[in-house]
Amino acid sequence: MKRDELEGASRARVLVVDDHEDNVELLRMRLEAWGFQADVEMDGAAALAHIERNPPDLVLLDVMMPEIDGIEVARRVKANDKLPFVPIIMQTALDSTESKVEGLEAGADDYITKPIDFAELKARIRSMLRIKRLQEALEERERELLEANERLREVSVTDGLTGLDNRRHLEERLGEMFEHASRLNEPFSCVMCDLDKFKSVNDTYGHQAGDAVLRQLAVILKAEAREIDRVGRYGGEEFMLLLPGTVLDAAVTFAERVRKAIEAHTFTFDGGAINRTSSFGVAGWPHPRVVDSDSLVRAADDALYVAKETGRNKVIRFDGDDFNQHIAASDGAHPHGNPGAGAGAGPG
Ligand code: GH3
Ligand code: MG
Ligand code: MG
Repeated sequence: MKRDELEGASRARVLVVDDHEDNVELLRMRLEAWGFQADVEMDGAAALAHIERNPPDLVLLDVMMPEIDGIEVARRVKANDKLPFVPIIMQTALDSTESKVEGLEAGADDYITKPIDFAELKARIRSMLRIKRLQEALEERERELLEANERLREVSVTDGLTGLDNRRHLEERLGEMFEHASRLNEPFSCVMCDLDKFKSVNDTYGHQAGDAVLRQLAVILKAEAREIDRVGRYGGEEFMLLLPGTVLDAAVTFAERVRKAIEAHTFTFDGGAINRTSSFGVAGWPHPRVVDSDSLVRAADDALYVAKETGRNKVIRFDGDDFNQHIAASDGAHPHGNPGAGAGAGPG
């Protein structure tokens, strides 16, 4: 056997379970001579308690014991999913095929027949400990993989600057939420929010200051939204809020509250402090021209566009009076080429 294997094996703790004192002593002496740490229990119940309290690296388990026998001990150890992998070597009578089969079926990993051939026992213990080490390495790899996957998932759905949902994730959630709302016939609203004259923050104070403003804006939006709302960064300084169970009126009231909160906030950054206003577009379902999640977003975006066009620092409701007056006055001139969401049935 290679040196490192011997060293690994020599630190292993082996629990001997046997109801005969002579066997126990013999085994303990051998195991210790081979460099293992040997613990001893003399009945099934004590063995189970020991294994649960302090799982050994291997159990050398006698089959024939009064009350809880070795078969039952093996069964309970293997059924306990709180325990790590505890290899069990059964000690069976030479002529008892039945107990070998029963032991293996109960979960024993190997067996050795009595009277014990010690060279064989040593080889079987080492083989089992090798398997245990492999098993542990595998479990460790699995844990690492799960953690890495979890981190990857986090990163893939999160906007790096603000920690909010990123656009891809927002759009995924939007699809699900719209589907859910229309299936249950529950109202659903979408709010688009865009900082006014944000470019001048970058131009005057630098990109770092701009980033700080966006991070603080994200905190405000998160604080104003409910737990069940989705808040995400849709683009550069454009944010989207998805409000399940919320009718258009309530969404407009909400947006107005957020607008005031932003207006009242003084954004601070290294080298200065500024105030900024923001513009909002709000759309809701059900609405005759909101037929799917795409048209809902387009409607909110169109309303935001009107908020910008008509002076900023305001909330515009899709298909509201202000919205329709502006669309009519501007003769349908519009970022989406057609006024309002939906298939061309808009005013103007
Ligand atoms: P408006 O009132 O019409 O919205 O004007 P605005 O200046 O806010 O909008 P505009 O679209 O002209 O400019 C947006 C700016 O946002 C330009 C871009 O450099 C900046 N921006 C986008 N993403 C980031 C970012 O992650 N960090 C910083 N610091 N700036 C960003
Ligand atoms: Mg802007
Ligand atoms: Mg913008």
